[in-house]
Amino acid sequence: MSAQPITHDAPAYPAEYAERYRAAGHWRGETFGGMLRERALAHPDRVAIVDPADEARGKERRAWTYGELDERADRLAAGFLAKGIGKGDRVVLQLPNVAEFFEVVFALFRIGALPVFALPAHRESEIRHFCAFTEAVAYVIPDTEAGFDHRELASKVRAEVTTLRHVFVVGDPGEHTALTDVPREPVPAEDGPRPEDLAFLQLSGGSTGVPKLIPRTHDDYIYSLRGSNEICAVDEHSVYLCALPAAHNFPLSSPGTLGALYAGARVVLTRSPSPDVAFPVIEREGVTLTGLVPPLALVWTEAAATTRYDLSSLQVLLVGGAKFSEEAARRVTPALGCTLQQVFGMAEGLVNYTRLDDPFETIVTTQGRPISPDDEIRVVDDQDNDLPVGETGHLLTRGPYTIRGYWRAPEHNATAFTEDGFYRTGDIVRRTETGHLVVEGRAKDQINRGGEKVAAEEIENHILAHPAVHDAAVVSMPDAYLGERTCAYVVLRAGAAPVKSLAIKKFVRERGLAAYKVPDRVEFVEEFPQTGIGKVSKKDLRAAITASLAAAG
Ligand code: OOB
Repeated sequence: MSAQPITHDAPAYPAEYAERYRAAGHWRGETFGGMLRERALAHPDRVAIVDPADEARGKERRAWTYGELDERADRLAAGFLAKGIGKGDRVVLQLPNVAEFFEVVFALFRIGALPVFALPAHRESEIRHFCAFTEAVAYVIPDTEAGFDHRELASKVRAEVTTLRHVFVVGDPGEHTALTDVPREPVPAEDGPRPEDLAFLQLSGGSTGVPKLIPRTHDDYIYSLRGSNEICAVDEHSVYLCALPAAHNFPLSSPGTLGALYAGARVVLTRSPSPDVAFPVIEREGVTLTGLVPPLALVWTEAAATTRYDLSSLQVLLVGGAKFSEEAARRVTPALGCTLQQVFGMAEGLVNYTRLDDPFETIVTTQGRPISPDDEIRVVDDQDNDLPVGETGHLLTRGPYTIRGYWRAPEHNATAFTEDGFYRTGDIVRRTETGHLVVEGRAKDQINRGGEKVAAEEIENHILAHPAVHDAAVVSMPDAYLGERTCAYVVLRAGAAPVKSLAIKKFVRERGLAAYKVPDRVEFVEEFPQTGIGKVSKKDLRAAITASLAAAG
């Protein structure tokens, strides 16, 4: 274990590093609450958030100015305080891309309560874990979203998790409390968080049984926003379209909605990233940049050829979350008429971007280089020996916005970080002469389903709960659209009646998991191939499914 000081249930940055990052001007002592206040004072009437009209829901377009957002956050903060939600309390937030997302987040930031950023796709299994593990006092949800009633799930979880005192609902509250019924006290919350305090808990893509929580501070996260804005040329004239789920680190901060708000720019939300919904919004709102995962970037590139909407305001398309193939990358600028920026980031910290003025070949063949001159990058072999430029190895990193450990996870931290605080990303990369990184693969036991991360162990545990299952191993299989999909290899118990693959999928789904985690394919085998020391050889399983897919055409 490292000898780092532990604060807020997680290893803090050692004092010498904190001093260095302050001296370098990276950490400037800002907080999210303070930043919104400053922008609101400087330009109260400028539009901060646009939540477009949604005819299907009978919703009109809403545009909140910086002044309005600031006041809403303030009043809601005071209302939350009156409900007994205080500094350091955890609040699980599961909202789609709606204006209230920002009202709630900034209210919590002001108090110093910590949002826990669940994704709209998460279901009972994940939500129960987030609420129980963080001892959350409140859970914020929409009434229904994508045909799913979040209020029912909230009732179940509330009955099980004793710390959970409040469920706040955007929309019809059912048996819970409507967000609009939280008293909007006029008195602002004072005594807010300090810049070095935690601002929120982000979720890790993970490779373990349950997602780990990532503690980010105001200082470190705001630095990543400022750095991202500079690299992506975000200024007060920018219009950022949030097309991916707002709670994810990529659309939140790379440069994302928070980067845009930091710059005094305009954030436009879309409930769906599909071209038929997003393209008219781009035209109407004059969107200048947005971020997409590779499968969506492919869809947009194709749809742009025949669209009747004017996309000429779009200057930059950021693509990341999973490897963007070179061939697809080459098609972006000709099709969409904007500059492509590849982003290779992680919720734990480190974010790499190709630069806007990089040569075209660099933009289409690399995943960018780090934001900060103080991001330390090591590419090492299996024994942690540093490798020369050009060789492929494990990426380790340490820096001014990369965490030093997960929240309440000392055992996991002992292996996920080196003794001197480098994060083991689990990514296999190669460094070029120019310092750009090329992602060549992954050492972590995770499937990257077009940017949505699936931890193999988490799904294996769910499958193992099936009474007929003796053992399970989940691996990736190649997919033309998503890059990878999940394949679950299953060994049935001796003497168990045959089970259909559909039954396994249904079983997993009914355990209450995000739909993207349900295995795409289930294969039954007598036994698993083994490695030299008798472990399940996932490499051989991946090779087997890849070969059988290829043979099937
Ligand atoms: C982003 O964050 P996470 O936490 O969902 O996932 C991080 C992991 C990385 O360790 C890597 O395995 C993979 O996602 N990844 C990429 C990639 N971008 C992320 N792999 C290959 N090429 C890329 N461009 O996914 C995330 C966070 C901030 C900005 C962008 C993405």
